[in-house]
Amino acid sequence: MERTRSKELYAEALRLMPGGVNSPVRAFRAVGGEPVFFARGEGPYVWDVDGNRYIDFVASWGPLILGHAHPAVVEAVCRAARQGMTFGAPTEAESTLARMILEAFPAMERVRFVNSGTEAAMSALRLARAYTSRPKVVKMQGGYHGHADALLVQAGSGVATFGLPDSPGVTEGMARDTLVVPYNDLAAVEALFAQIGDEIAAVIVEPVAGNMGVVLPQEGYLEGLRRLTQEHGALLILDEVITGFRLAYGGAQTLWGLAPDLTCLGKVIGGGLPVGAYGGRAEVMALVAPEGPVYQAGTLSGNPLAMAAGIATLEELRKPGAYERLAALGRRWAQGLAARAKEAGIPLQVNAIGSMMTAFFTEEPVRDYASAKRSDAARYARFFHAMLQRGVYLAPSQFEASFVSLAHTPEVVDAALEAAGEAFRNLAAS
Ligand code: KE4
Repeated sequence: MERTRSKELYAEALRLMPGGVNSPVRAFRAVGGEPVFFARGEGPYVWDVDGNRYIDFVASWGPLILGHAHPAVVEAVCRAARQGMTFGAPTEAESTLARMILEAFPAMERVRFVNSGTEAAMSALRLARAYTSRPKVVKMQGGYHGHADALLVQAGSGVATFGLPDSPGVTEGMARDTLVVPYNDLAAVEALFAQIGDEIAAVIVEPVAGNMGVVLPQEGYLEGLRRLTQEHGALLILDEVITGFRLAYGGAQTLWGLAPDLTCLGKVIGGGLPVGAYGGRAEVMALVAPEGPVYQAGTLSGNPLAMAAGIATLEELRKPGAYERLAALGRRWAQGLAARAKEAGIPLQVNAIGSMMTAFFTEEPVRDYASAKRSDAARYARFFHAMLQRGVYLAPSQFEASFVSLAHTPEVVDAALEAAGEAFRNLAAS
């Protein structure tokens, strides 16, 4: 597969933007080689600037649950654009999408739109600290909630010691109030609350982890976090930026029957345009400006085009059978990969739920960040490139989720599985 034009464009991009990209994971650093530049997407397919076609399992990191350029979404955005791009003033579309979200998420009584998942998580933390008048927040090792300073923090030495900056530019002062514990380790959270529970404003967690690769919550884990936060007067924030409207119309919280105090959303609710949201109990959200004193603002928050894309997307998702189809396609893809790896004698752990999954190149079950990191990322990189050459675009990192969409069909998934069978056999032979 020739990618001459991609190479030219990448050389030019490197002279203009750091790493030639506008988000690090796109640069292929985790898998080697140079990023592919895309020109067009339609349904389950993307075409690069050299005209090569790929079956897409990245879905722009989750938003494109309907596939690329869904006609209803494109038409809604064009219709909105013809009425004006943005007003910086209230529009009916914001209330329409807000109502759809509140109807889908019973634990959300009020919602505020922002422009990214980062803004949603950052604002939810500020709100939780204000509501509880407490300084500390707890996040999971391997959990990703965007790039706000307070969330670019890694585990300190002991369980209750303050976090350490996970990026230059994040000061110890910014990191000190963030505590980091392993995902799926309820005892570690229990110990934290026992030691400093009256200082903890919130626990923020991806109900199904997607940013260390897909890792599912163990039995009772999420319910345990809900109990612990309730007992100690802390808020439970579910970061459903990936899982919201992805795993179910009401997100992971409806699958587990959870009522968090706050929920963060993004990706799917923007239908491919920049949207984030945070919302929850009315008495908590009442603190958000201008109703309350907690400041948060945004020039393009709730902009009409993004609202139109989100509304059109959710209208498709609430049609009967949408999530059953997504789950059936997800099972076909996950089970097919596992079977072909087994046939080729390649150790693979496939963590999958609904339409999201990660295939870890490891013998051991992947239940947290430490076990995920023991995967053979170099082997994943070889698999990634073998699939790319065969016209299948996977996440360019072992530690990311891959997605099927409503535009994928069993035949499209089977074509990708055919490529995977060859790729696994080549891996086994090399
Ligand atoms: P954004 O600021 O990228 O819209 O959202 C941040 C965010 C928050 N919460 C969760 C659970 C997320 O997965 C994300 C962003 N996810 C990554 C992919 N793992 C976005 C891809 C990228 O960084 O380019």
